[in-house]
Order: sequence, then structure tokens, then C-alpha cells
Amino acid sequence: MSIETIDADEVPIEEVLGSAVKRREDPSLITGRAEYTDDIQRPNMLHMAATRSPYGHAKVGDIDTSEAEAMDGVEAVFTAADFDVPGEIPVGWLLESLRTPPHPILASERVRYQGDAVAVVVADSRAVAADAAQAVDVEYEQLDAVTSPGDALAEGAPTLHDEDDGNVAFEWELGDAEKTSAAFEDADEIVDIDLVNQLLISNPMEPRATVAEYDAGSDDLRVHMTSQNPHLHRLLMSGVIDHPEQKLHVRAPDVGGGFGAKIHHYADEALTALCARELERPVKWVATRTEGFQTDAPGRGHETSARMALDADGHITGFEVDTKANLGAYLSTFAPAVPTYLYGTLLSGQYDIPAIHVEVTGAFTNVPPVDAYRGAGRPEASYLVERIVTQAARQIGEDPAEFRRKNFVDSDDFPYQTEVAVEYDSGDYEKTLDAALDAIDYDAFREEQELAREDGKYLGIGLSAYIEACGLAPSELAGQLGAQAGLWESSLVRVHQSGTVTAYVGTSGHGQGHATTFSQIVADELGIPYDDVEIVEGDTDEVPQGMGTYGSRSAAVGGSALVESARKIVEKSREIVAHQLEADAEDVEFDHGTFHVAGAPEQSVGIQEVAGAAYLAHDLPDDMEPGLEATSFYDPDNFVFPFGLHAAIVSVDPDSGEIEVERYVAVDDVGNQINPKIVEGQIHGGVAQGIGQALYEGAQYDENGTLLTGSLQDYTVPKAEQIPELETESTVTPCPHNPLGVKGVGEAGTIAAPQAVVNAVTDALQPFGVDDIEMPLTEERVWRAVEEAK
Ligand code: MCN
Repeated sequence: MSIETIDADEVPIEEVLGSAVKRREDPSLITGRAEYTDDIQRPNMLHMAATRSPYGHAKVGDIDTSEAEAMDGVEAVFTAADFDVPGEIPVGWLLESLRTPPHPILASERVRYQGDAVAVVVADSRAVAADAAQAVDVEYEQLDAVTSPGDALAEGAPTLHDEDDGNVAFEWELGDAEKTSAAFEDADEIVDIDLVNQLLISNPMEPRATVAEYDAGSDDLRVHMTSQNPHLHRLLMSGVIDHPEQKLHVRAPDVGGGFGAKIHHYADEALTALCARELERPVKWVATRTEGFQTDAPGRGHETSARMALDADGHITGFEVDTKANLGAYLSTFAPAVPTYLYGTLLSGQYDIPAIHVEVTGAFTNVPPVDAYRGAGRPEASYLVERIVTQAARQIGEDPAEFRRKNFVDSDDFPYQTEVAVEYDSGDYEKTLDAALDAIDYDAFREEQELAREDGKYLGIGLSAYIEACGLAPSELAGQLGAQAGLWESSLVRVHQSGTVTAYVGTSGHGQGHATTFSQIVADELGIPYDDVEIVEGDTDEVPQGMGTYGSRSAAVGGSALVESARKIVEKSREIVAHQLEADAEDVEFDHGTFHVAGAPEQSVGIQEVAGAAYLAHDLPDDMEPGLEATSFYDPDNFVFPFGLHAAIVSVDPDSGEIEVERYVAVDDVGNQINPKIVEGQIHGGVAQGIGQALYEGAQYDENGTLLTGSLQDYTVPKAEQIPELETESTVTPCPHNPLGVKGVGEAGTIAAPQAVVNAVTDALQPFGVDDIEMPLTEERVWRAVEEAK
């Protein structure tokens, strides 16, 4: 059932939080008034294009730029030797065993993935720049390549960096090895699984893009770019190009999606800024779709062997996991965090597992630096847990729903300390299971499945009881596990003299509807009309500080920072009102925008009037500063832990391998909802991408490291007709430790969906004994699995 939206001016102020008000950003986006980076035009602007390696792995010899330099319209050609700056991309997440080989912005001796740049050309038009980039003549000596982590870690594999050290980037473990092996010694049943979680390319609609402008007089360098976190980009870029942080200004205009790929620091953005500074003219760079495929950080890329121990009653007693993670050619900004902090810590799933041990080995390979793609680490964990749990239920002949139920962490056991570092703050897993089973009519489906099989039709149901940790955060745990940055969020809420509000927040939305939901939060806290609240984010000049948008953190961390600032404003206002009414501040009550003295509601003062008084400053309490604004840095005590149960029903044709997703039920618990329509939209988008991973998507490279799926013709993203009408429901278990009671929703669908679909397909194929097919479940793979099992 789809949620109806409502115009904000039809909602009473006390109901604005939690209402499905229409997204205020949509009119500009759908009428072509939005400003994306490529829309920015400047007089005298130049265009940059890169000369990129056609090889996955090669030595670089002479680079001859003369032909390119001689072309009409070419302003300059730069190679690594031309820039006198550090020019190395840093890593923001350090593990004890981590190797950090240099990651130059331009390769000079060796290229390590197809698309690695060796030169940039700046010209007076995009077309000339592109042609001249092709005219740079680079001498390459091709080397053997390796693209999967398993192959990269095998004996005798070609190595990418220091030859003596092989391709191991790090070795990491979490949990209790001894306790876990004891659990396997005592086990009544052991379930084994080997699986691959393939590499995916984010494919945001808007490719990466940058416009940089330099003012030599002031030394100000302004960078407009498609960023999920302008403040972090400013910090990192200031080191890479050696420009003082306070003279570097990073702004994200409207951003057409990111899905994780616009968090990291890439070479191209820094190169655009360097060219602008060097030439003292504005420079624009916009990635082509092909460049996006070849150079945007892909996500996932795990090869895992795991086993689960069960006792005689079918309770899980131990879980042991060995994962090889693809990190690509160099370390991307947060890459080591994804298969460790964001993966290993989630391996308890929704289950009470007394012993867990996980080992992860990160491997360098000849693919672009791998980092976050929607979900980042948590889909890998959830996929593994929900696949092996399904397999365990099958192995002991138990119903998969009931097997899950009896192993769930009980709703009375929260907070629940897992064996893998994190403490789940709240949850009620049976509630989402029951809601989903009810919605999908599980028992009736089992009967229908039996009857259908008699008619030669293969139907299957797949369950996914997912949990995720998001609202990233908390800085202390992140620090213990390797982060080189805090994970707080900041806000500045300013009530103007006329009573309207501008709220600045350090998140940087790129499709999630922050202008709408954050206005709802501020309007609710201050009791000021929704339409009087303006949200500003994504600009280092306007927003004092920020950590950006990823890890579904904006509502839980950014939203909470807004609440804290708004509450400081209410407190100051209370003192002003107490002074005006000659009362004690403790006796002044505040209710949705109006103050009055307890017991005397007839004499009230609106917060917007208080704002006027705060700026007029004619009659303020002694020692009080004029003005009405407040700043907060909010650092949560814990992650937030959304959870849910997704169930898919599929039909599979064993003769052709064709799969149809017939029904998809998603029951999610994201705590209190600020805007149920936006929550529903986030679930829809996430599930579509999760179904995409299960059935269609996957980056494939040949043995030389050439990307075989380098365009939208070869890399299949799901089309609307391939996604069924989604049936969404929710339960509400508020987060106990943030002031809004919210949990994140931005990645939930992507985390939940792949295993719901894969479990459904193997359920359908149980009569053939098929338990495993590698994602994406293409028709060929399904057909082969059935043929091999026959
Ligand atoms: N929200 C809510 N109630 C809640 C939780 C969230 O109303 N209980 C609202 C929030 O206020 C916000 C939206 O839902 O408007 C998403 O909030 P949140 O879960 O905090 O996630 P973020 O805003 O931090 O977004 C990041 C997340 C990630 S990590 C990826 S990847 C992703 C995603 O969001 N990429 C997206 N959703 C995307 N949506 C679009 N259109 N484009 C992307 O690139």
C-alpha cells in the first residue's frame, strides 16, 4: 500500500514531524531548475580530460605529449612530473597490519587498473580536450593481471606493489577463535558455505564532475563537485594538492545520486583543482559514462568460506568466517573500513550466537580502488548470514521461518552485546517476522507451492531477516577500529529577527530529501512553520563543519545535531520570556512555538516574537548576548540498528533459467519515521538495487584486467518492469539513544534484498537439489545449476 503525500501547509505544526509531507526539493528537480556541476558555466573556462591506461596492469615508459600540446585549443598537458605537490591520495582508515602503498593522482611508472590516469589535458572545449587526451602517446609494457581476491592471494599471483610482499593489504580478525573452535568440536551439526559477493558499480545517474576556480589575488580555490561530503573532501584535498584548508572551498551543488561512490577522494577532482590553480582559469571536468564504469570505486567483491555449528535442538552455537576482500589497485579513502568495521561487526545478524570468529584478508588486485556501494559491508554480512541460516534450516529439515524465530535475539534481551564488538540497542525481530509472514500469507504459499510443483511450475519463497548498523558514528568505536576521522555531525540553527529560520547541517544530501525531513525536524522542535525553515548543507563556506552523508547517518546523527541546536534556542528563548514576564525560567513552559508561564496560558509569547526581541536587544536579561542561534556537535553513543524481514516469492523456469519475482514484501523497522513517504521511497530504491545485485548486476573483468561490462549495454541495471510492485510495511521500535528515536533507512533495502531473492530461487529449485547459485542469477547460471544438479 503506497503512502499518500500531503502539502505541508495542510499539516498542523504539532503533526509535521512524522507526516508524509511532499518533498520540497522535487519541483526544482523535475522542472529542470536544479543546478548540477555540469550546469556551471564560467567565462574563460577550460575543460580537462584524462589520458587513461587501456591496460589493467602495465609498466609505463615514455610519455610523449608533443602532439597533444600542438593541437589547436589545447592550453596545457600535465603528467605526474609537472605537479610539485604531494599528489598522493591518503587513506582515512588505518588497521594495524595495513600496507599503504603510494596512490599517486597520476601514474608515472606503472598503471595498475584500466582507467588509471597518466596525463591530463586542458583545452578550450571538452571535445578538444578529449581528442588531445587520446593523442598523448604513452609507451606501455603490459604485465600479468589479477582481478579477484582469491586469485590475488594465491601462490605465484602477479603482484601489484612491493613485489616481496605479495598482494596482502591487511589481515584482520574479530571475535573469539578459541571459543568458536570449541563450539565446532561440540557441534551436533555443521553447515558449510562458500560464496561470492560480486563487485558492483554504483552508476549514479549524474557522473562525477568538478568545476574549479582559482583567485590568485586571494589564493582562494573554489571547487564545485558532486560530493557526498564536501568538508571531508576539503580536508583531504588540501593535503593532496597542498592548499591551505581555509583557502579551499568545496561546494556540492545538486547531486544526481551517489550510492557511496561520491564519498571518496579521487584523483580527477584534485587534478581539476590543480589545473585551475596552475593556469589561473576556471576548469571543468565531467566523467563520461565509460570513465565512471572504469574509475568510480566499485563496491563488495568478497569471497567467503564459512561454517555454522548447531546443537541437537537446532540452536546456533558457533559461526566461523574466512573472507577474502577485493581492495582493488590502491587503497581507496575508507576501503579498509568496509570489509572490517562495517562487515565483521554485523555477523551475528538477528541471532543470539554465543561464539563467532571472523578473519578477513584484504587483497590488492587490478581493478579500480574498491570502496563503499550502498550498504558497504553490511550487505555482505547480511547476505552471508541469511544464506547460511537458510542452508542450516534445510540441512536439519526445519522450516526457515521457525529456524530463524528460535535463534533470534529475544526482544527482552536488549541491549544485546554481540560477540563481534557491537551492542544492539533495541529490536523486536519476531514482530517483523510475523508481520511479513502474515503479509505474504506464508502457510497458504507453501500449499500453493506444492500444488504448483505438481503442475511443473517451480515457485519459491526466500526470507531475509536483516539487521544493519548505521548512523555512523560512534567516533569512539570507529577510532578503536581504525578511523582517522570523527563521526559526529554538526549543526547551526539561526532564527532570524523576522522569525524565520536557516538551519545549517554538515550532512550533504544527494537524493534523500534532507531539505524536507530536516525542515520537519526544525519546525517541530521550534514550533515555527515548516515553510519558514530553510536547510543549508553541502557547502564548506556556509556550513561551519560536517562529516557528510553515507552510512545512513544523516537522520540519526545530522537530525539529532539539529535537534540539539534547536533545543538550545528554546532554552535561551525561555530565559528571554521569563525576563519579559518577570517569571522564573523553570516556570516558563514551551509548547510548539509558544511560551507561557505555568498556570497562565492566556499570556503567551511566540518564539518568533522572542527572536525579534533577541536581536533588538533593548531588554534582555543581564549578561545575555543578543541574537538567537546555536551550534552543536552531536556524537552518538552507539550506532542505530534498523532491522526487518523481507520476503520474496519467485517463479523459476528450470528449462530456460528465467526468474520472475512475483511478490516482494518488505517489513522494516527504522524507529520513528520523520517522513513515512521518504522512508518508503528509500526502501523502494534500495530494494531495486538489491534485486539488481541478485539478478542482473556484476562487474566482470577478463584475465588482463579489461572491464567487460563497461557500459550500460553490458552492465545490466534493473529496469522498472523488472521490479515487482513492492509491498511495504513497518513496525516502530524507537532508537533509545538519540533524541528523535530514529534509525537510518537509506541502505536497508539494498542490504535486505539480495538474499531474499537468492533464497527464494534455491527454494524453488529444491526438487532439483540446487542450494547455491552465484549472483547475479543470470538465466545461464540458473540453467547450468539445474543441469549440473540433475
Ligand atoms: N528518514 C526518515 N525517518 C527515519 C530515517 C530516515 O524520514 N527513521 C529520512 C531522512 O531524514 C532522510 C532519508 O530518510 O531524508 C534517508 O535518511 P538516512 O537513512 O539517514 O540516510 P542518509 O540521508 O544519510 O543517506 C545515505 C544513504 C546511503 S548511505 C546511500 S548509499 C544512499 C541512500 O542514502 N544513496 C542514495 N539513499 C539514496 N537515495 C538517493 N536518491 N540517491 C542516493 O545516492
